[in-house]
Amino acid sequence: MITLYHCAGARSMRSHWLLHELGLDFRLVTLPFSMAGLRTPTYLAISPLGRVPCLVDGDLTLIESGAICQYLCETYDDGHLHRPPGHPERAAWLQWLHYAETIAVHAASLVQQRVFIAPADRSPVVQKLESRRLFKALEVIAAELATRDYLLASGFSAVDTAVGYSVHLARQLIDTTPLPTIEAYHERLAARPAFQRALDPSPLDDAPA
Ligand SMILES: N[C@@H](CCC(=O)N[C@@H](CS)C(=O)NCC(=O)O)C(=O)O
Repeated sequence: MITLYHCAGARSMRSHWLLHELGLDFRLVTLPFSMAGLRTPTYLAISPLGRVPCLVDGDLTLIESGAICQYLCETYDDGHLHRPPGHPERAAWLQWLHYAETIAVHAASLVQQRVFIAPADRSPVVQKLESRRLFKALEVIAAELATRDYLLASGFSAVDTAVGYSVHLARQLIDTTPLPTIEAYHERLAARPAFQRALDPSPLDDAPA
């Protein structure tokens, strides 16, 4: 049995969404998105940095969302969501899988400012810089989507769950309306039943503005 350790609205949504896209049976363990909720001795014994996602499949434990995506595709996909070695889109598939984190690091920095730092202690400089860098990272995706609906020309794949989560998070943090292809991409992704099954309330909903 596969177990996914998860926090609502966190990067573990990528793995949660992909597990639904793959139609796999799994157990979801949802932890509070807080130091106290994630740094318990019990969870640290499973995931040593105390972050999410963490996927356990039999004897295997994985603590990086990109590695979880690649492992699940290589192990359980019938070819729809994966682009294996030798496939003409393999290099692009790998690039977008990892580019998801290039986007997410800026979004995560802004989440930290909003969720973990009291309003008086936040840095306007960091917020401005990271908002700008997040927008620039999205511009690259927006340009890719000018000529197609998904990141790969052949259609929806697992890398759209990786980048798609980053886009989903970014839209909660900055104004993405100047990027209409990003908006249309998010709308297409959000219409997928597997996305909807993995959708949680955002931790940003409760954070002071
Ligand atoms: N590169 C890792 C990042 C994992 C990560 O930092 N997860 C965040 C949630 S989005 C987390 O657990 N944060 C809790 C903390 O930093 O204390 C991945 O993609 O899995």
